Amino acid sequence: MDRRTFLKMTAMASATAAASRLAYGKSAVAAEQPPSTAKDVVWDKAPCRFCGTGCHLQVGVDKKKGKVVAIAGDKKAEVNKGLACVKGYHVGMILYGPDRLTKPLLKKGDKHVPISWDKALEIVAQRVEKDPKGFAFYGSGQWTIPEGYAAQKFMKGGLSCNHIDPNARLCMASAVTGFISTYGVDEPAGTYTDLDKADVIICWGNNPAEMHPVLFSRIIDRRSKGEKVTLIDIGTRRTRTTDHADHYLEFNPQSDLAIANGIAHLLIKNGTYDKDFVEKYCNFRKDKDPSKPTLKGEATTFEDYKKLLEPYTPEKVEEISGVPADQIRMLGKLFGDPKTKITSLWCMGMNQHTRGTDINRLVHGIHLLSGKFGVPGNAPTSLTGQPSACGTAREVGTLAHALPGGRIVAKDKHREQSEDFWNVPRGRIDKKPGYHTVKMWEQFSTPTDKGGDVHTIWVQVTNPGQSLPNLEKLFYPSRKEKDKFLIVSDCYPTATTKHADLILPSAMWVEKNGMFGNSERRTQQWFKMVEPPKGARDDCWQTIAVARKLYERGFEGMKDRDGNFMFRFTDAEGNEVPVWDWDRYYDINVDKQLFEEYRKFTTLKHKNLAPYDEYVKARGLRWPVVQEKNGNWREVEFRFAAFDDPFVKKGQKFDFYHSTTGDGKAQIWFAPYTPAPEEPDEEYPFWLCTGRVLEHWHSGSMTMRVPQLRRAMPQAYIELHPEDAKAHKIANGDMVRVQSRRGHTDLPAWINGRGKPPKGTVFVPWFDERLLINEVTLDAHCPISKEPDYKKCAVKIGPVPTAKTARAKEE
Ligand SMILES: Nc1nc2c(c(=O)[nH]1)N[C@H]1C(S)=C(S)[C@@H](COP(=O)(O)OP(=O)(O)OC[C@H]3O[C@@H](n4cnc5c(=O)[nH]c(N)nc54)[C@H](O)[C@@H]3O)O[C@H]1N2
Ligand SMILES: Nc1nc2c(c(=O)[nH]1)N[C@H]1C(S)=C(S)[C@@H](COP(=O)(O)OP(=O)(O)OC[C@H]3O[C@@H](n4cnc5c(=O)[nH]c(N)nc54)[C@H](O)[C@@H]3O)O[C@H]1N2
Ligand code: SF4
Ligand SMILES: [Mo]
Repeated sequence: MDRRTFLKMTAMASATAAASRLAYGKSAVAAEQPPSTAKDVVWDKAPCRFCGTGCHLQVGVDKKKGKVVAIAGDKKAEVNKGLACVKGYHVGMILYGPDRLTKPLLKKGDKHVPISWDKALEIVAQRVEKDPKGFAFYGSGQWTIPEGYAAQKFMKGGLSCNHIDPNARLCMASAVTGFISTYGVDEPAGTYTDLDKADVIICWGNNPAEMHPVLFSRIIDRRSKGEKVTLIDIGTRRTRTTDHADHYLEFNPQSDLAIANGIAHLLIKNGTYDKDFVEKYCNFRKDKDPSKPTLKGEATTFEDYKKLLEPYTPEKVEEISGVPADQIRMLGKLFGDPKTKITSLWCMGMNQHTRGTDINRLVHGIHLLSGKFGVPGNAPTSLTGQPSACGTAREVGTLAHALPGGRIVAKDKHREQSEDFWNVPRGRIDKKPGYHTVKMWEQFSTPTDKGGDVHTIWVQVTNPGQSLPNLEKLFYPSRKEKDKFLIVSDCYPTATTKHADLILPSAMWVEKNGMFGNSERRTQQWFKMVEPPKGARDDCWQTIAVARKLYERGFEGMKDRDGNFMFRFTDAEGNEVPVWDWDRYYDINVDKQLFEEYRKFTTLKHKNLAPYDEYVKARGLRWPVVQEKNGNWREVEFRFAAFDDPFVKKGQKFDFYHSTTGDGKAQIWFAPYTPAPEEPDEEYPFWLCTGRVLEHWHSGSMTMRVPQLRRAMPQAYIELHPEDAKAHKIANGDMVRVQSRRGHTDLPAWINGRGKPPKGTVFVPWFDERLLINEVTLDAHCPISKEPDYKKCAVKIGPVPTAKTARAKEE
């Protein structure tokens, strides 16, 4: 099967038997449009709005209608070479749902009433003035880079408040702590090129056939060219990725820790680890008390490491994980063969894990131990989910403890550097890290007199009322507290706006300028192509306009060292442009000026970015981007390897130049298998796993408004094993109540559907706002990364006790 056929097949998703039961509901979908004549259509480039693959598209705009009317894959794009998946081809229609938000709306009693933009900005400013330290910003890996940078500067450099965190905390945080504790610096060393060169590709509990389809098609395509590539799917349920796999290793939830240790055990026992690589480039590390994992841990010896791995024999690993000992031996053999090139891929199975940092470290560890690193095809590669989780959340550092360019608030020098770049007074940035996502919402949901010291949250480009775990604990309680105020910038009515005190209507995707950074460190740029609906405005403008409002009201934090407004934009003559006036916002390129300011930070940790104009020409560039003697800007594909990375010390083959031990070496960690915090028991006998489907993006706010995507997958369902269904007398399409200790939701059953969960486990996708599975999930999280585990908790299933169905719930 070649790439085109694979993508076509995945596009032909059949509607589920189960799904047809409830079908459309009341929500609005975009109207299909009559075709435009080719001569009216002009084309321009933009990265896709959706996943972290980062495909570049050609966007066709009908100049007469002022609308996006066509989408094509961009042939010049290295990532996707002219292809797109079913979401990419339909991305233009997300702009045209009939219920776009176009007016700021203020909650009065039970209703939302329209107010002016000026009044809305004033309300936000007043909430800040009330108590800047109780004001939080909840952002997104779908923020553009300049949007995230402006919010970051506003909060940390303006409000002296570090309560800013992105939804990427729910997504990438464990990958970040895994990279930092292994290499001393975040983000993968390799790139997608590894997928073209690897002999073996291992998916560690992710489903790229649906979640990174164009990237997955790159692997499938190699087979159609006659190349041999072995795909190993290690997962807790059969997915569309499994359909293409040579080996499927099904493991008990959480036991990936034991599998990784089992591989390391065999490499050492058989003497097949890469002694030379380990000696020259690696140290060993562990936590003093493994029940309390830390970011730093302590140094240990190879002998100690070896001893700690002793119990993880293939038989013992089989006992913990359910994966046959012979299959563990197969993995051990592959990693032990110096001739086999292996690339590991992972995403949410490893990150959304109460030992998320540990499992990330262990997978890096087996790549380092076996020397499967730094050679094209040999790479431990964490995939990102959101289009700019890397670009905006990780690189701009919009996390509660971070500053741009790999700086952190806890270090004096880092704060001072940032204060200098921002030209704000010494001491402006607070040294105490802010609240991470779960804590932020917990504080917001705790009454003020009980210590809940977050009184306002401003949400941009994320939908926490659907995506946070354990909504009953983290989201709903705040909505009953009179002094807690929720501000939401979105394009559509959502599960979050429904509960908001103030709604701000936003422009989206090609209705504004933007930049994203994808999974392989590729920074991409696009220009505004169409006007947003009248009344909707850019998120970045909203942040700057609130800042200006505060400045005009005399708020000290909005002044720089010279007493000027901290967001200063100038025209070609150097005169200040009042971009806070919406009519003047596009007089200049605000994105470009913010990006050039941000770029200064990026050289501090070898994450160098090129000037803005280079990205205008390119289909993205992978950082570090360095200028060569002839003036050209060169991207780097393989970090830490002398053959490609200019920062490697002369004479070294590899150099981990941000090593946490300061000796140029990476850290191989040991961490034990630790059980999940909630396991099935007599009362709640099933594991619940949640995740996604090909056709929909997250909360469905965009893709459920695209008729083609909605028809293909009209509603959420619960996947069951046929024997469990039989034992519970459940037939396809029957309504099932799934209940945890925290809450319940009712969904139609899908047996032998697209995914196949093993006996004793069920799976629910979370895209359907009518069927909120996050009323059921758990908020337990990794103690280091603070990323919650959406992949496992204990539930029971049964018939829906009353006539109350999901439809009733919706109405
Ligand atoms: N179509 C589509 N594509 C998307 C998205 C979307 O909404 N729709 N979202 C994007 C985003 S933000 C993300 S984060 C990615 C997510 O991409 P993925 O991580 O690929 O997908 P999920 O469905 O979240 O994860 C499901 C997987 O978790 C694994 N799993 C469950 N328990 C465990 C465990 O204990 N250990 C391990 N190792 N694995 C386990 C299962 O094997 C299962 O296949 O997708 C991105 N791409
Ligand atoms: N049960 C369960 N829950 C999960 C997960 C899971 O696997 N299982 N995965 C978690 C993960 S990995 C992630 S990344 C999160 C994602 O969770 P969310 O970020 O909450 O999900 P989205 O639907 O992407 O939300 C984006 C919102 O921004 C709006 N929007 C689109 N464009 C713009 C714009 O330009 N400006 C503004 N202001 N708004 C815009 C959309 O309408 C939408 O409401 O969910 C987490 N939640
Ligand atoms: S694979 Fe991801 S980035 Fe590429 S077209 Fe599909 S959704 Fe968009
Ligand atoms: Mo994500």
